Amino acid sequence: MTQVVTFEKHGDIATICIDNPPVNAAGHAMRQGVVDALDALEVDSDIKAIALYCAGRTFVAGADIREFGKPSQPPVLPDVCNRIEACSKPIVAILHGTALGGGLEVALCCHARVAQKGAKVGLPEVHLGLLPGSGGTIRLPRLTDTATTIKMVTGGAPISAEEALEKGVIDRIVDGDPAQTAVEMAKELRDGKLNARVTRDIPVELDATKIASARAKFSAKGAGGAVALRALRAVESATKPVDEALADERALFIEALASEEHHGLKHAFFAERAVANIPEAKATAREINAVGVIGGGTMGSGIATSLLLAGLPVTVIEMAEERVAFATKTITANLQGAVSRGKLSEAAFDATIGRLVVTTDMQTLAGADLVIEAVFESMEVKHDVFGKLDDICKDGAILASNTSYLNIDKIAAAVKRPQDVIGLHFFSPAHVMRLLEVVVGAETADDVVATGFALAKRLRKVAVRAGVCDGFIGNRILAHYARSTGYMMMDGADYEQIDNALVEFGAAMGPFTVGDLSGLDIGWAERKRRAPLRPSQERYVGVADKICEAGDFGRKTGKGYYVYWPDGSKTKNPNVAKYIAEEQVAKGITPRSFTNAEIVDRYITAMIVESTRVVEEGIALRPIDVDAVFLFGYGFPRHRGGPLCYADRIGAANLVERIKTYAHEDPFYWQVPKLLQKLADDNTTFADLNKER
Ligand code: T1G
Repeated sequence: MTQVVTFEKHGDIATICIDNPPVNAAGHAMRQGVVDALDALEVDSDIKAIALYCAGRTFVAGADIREFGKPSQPPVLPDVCNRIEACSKPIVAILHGTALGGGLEVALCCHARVAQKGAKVGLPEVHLGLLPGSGGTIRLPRLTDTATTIKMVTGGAPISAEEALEKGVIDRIVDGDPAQTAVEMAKELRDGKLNARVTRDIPVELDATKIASARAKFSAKGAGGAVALRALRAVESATKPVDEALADERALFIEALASEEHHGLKHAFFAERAVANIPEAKATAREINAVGVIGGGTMGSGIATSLLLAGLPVTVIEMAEERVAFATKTITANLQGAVSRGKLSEAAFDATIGRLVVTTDMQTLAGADLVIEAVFESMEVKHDVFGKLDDICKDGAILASNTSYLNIDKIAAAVKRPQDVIGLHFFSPAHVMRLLEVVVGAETADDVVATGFALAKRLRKVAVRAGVCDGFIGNRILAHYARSTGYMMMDGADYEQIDNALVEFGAAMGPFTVGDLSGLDIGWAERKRRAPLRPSQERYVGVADKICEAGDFGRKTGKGYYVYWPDGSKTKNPNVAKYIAEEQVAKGITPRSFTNAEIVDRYITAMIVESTRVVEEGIALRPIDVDAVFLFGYGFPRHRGGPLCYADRIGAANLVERIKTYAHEDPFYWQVPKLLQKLADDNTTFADLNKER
């Protein structure tokens, strides 16, 4: 077991090296090691100055998030920071990679800070529902202005070494290896060429106007501003005597650790990483250097844009010249959007668009390593396309479908190479949404699955492994819980109230607004497709069909559940009330009122029920995979962690009781999944299940 913290003497200076892969997180061994090293060096009369640096790819990237929620092991990080600051010998921190959270706080209590070119520093704790808990809110405002402190502490985004130098957070930028720099900077510190200051002794002033406007901004956000507001409160204590201010910060940090936001955001942080743990992870991904996309519609153009932004050359196949022009125009517009969002530089725009070929000639795909089909959702059309690709593409080329629900095994039946067929289900807009469902067919080769995950990483997307079923993970669950909103509307809940209740819960927008946005005709086509498969016991609501029969498909036609006005406002479509009333009369329904809480409970419980089934059937590997799908593909509020993380907050036993109550009104729709019953019987959680798998 390598020593996490070591130190070396170089004449009359010393260097302390932290080596705690993968990101030098400030776990217990690191904390104890730093204190032990300081104890040894402080009593060594030879030593005049010390440098603290890290091995590996980054300076300390923060507290060890895996320790949160467990009993803290002294020395806790705030004490280590105070110990560094109180050292009688000057200490310089050598920063490289991303000095984040507790890592930056360690640097702030050193007596000088030197960053390697390209390094970044930040306090991302708010992204975990926390706040800097090791003196960052007290020491940062002693080094920089109030605006920068507020931006870093409450915004959580890192800043570049250059900006940190300009704002006084660091003292110098150097180039070169951290270990070598450590020796050099310790000498400069010893010789007075690098100014040493005890941060807590630097006077602090806060700009009251900036604090007040930040407080007003976060207060106006209600629940959404709570985390930032709590962090701001710690900053406001910075002008108190230091130990009092540190005590205030610690109290706020302990409060944050117990918050629901932290629980959900920590889960979301690990969800993004846990999903990469798949059975096929050990297979070697195939080389992908050239990609073809069949179909230049909204999805095909979005996929092509995403591939281009990742630096890949892309050939898009369209069936007619006018469609070639449309696809070219769409992709160009997407890339221009990326430039305006700061995701692509002006300079890189020409090179990026230069890697695009749009043509009607499928033979140009002969050299492609991967072809992604994004044509009309018809098995017949896909069979035709895959049959042609089977003849044209080289051996070893991967043939992927972007289908959102069709059976990958049936698509693979159209080719002589089923082992090379996989589902790569992108989410619209494909060049923006981070989720990619990697749908694994019965014969899909392991290295093809591994290639799908490697491609997702290259596209900066979150890949989630899905088994084959109608709708895979996300759309299958959506199809189920979406029905709950129609049922509530039919039973008397105003659909605008349903939208508002879910926005209050944290959704970006309500389900009826989402339906109008994505196009009601899509759901209409889906219901018609599924009509022959629909069980007779399934309750059916025909309101959406009536809206579509009137030609109202939502935003794209100016009217759906809502009417969309030129000034950007929207009002309820008066026809919908008529459709609802007609159906209520026809079905003998006496409408009743709903509270927002009941609306959310029913909606979330329906989502949890189908999510549980998807895990039970092995379509998703673990509960956390379903959470990742909804966090990165369906706008589930990140601070709630995802449907099954949230289910643990409610408790399996409570959910079972709730479902049984609802079942009195609709025993077919409301059934307790076996897995949920088991969790309730065993008094265990989805979190326990994540650990087991
Ligand atoms: N603790 C524990 N593990 C961590 C970690 C952390 N802080 N950061 C990363 N990992 C793991 C991660 O789970 C993955 O593990 C591996 O490292 C590589 O990560 C007291 C309270 C640093 C920018 O929020 O932003 O300090 O999956 O895939 O893309 O006031 O990791 O391989 O097993 O993300 O190169 C504040 C969180 C904590 C930083 C690197 N710090 N980390 O990105 O690699 S709270 C953070 C990141 C705190 C103090 C407060 C990124 C990264 P595995 P990765 P990457």
